Amino acid sequence: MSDLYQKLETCLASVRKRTDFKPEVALILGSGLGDYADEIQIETTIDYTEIEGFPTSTVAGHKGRFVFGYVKNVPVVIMQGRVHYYEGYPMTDVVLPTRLMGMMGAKKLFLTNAAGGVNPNFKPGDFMMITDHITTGIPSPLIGPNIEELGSRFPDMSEVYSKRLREVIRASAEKCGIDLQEGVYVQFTGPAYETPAEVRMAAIWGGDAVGMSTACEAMAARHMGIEVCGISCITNMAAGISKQELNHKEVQKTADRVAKSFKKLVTEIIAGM
Ligand code: 6GU
Repeated sequence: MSDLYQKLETCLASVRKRTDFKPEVALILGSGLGDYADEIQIETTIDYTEIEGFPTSTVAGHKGRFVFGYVKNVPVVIMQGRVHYYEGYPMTDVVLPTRLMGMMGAKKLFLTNAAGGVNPNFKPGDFMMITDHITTGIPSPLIGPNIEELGSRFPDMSEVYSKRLREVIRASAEKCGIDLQEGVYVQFTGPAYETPAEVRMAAIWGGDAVGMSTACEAMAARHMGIEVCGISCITNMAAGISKQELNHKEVQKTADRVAKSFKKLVTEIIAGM
């Protein structure tokens, strides 16, 4: 057994000492969107610090805990706060929580994030359903000895964001009366926001939004055969698209502004997954 799989087994044992909860859906909450977890029917919570070997987040506004509970009778595990590559963790640690949720039993992964808008048709406060992704600067989370227990050496990535779940998201947005954008998410390393030239590059590549998470977790989940979907909250326009300077406060502010419709949409989607 690989060291990495051993570490995952240790984390799983740590979780299992606390709860035998079997989630169907795993939900990762993005920057500023963490409050969602406080409003579900909570069964139990586990702080990341309580899990042996687990990476813990260092960013203000990112809580660090798993919330286990029910969203309209669907058993879910929610990451209230994720770890980012820019915090200095090896990429295998960044995706460890995702793999762990898969090992807890989650068959579907719902990724959310705050992102910068690249597509000029977007505006701050929009929701973008992720149709595909591009990574730049980050190493693949699958680099290293393949974890045979989880998946194959050369996993297919031709449909990272499930066609079926994309239909569920579209139908849910319509039902909630929420306008939905769609597009390609480009994961940069951060922590600096992109330069205008990098944002133009992302646009030329076919990107619609830029961020610092998500694609790596989606890849790790697909490796395990988990069905994946995702939504970006466009909290601001990316550098050069907007004349405004970018700051984390603005990201939080927009996320707060749309929190109510975000909650409604996410609940509807999970119920339909
Ligand atoms: Cl403009 N860039 C990145 N990388 N992440 C973001 C963002 C921009 N806005 C919110 N998150």
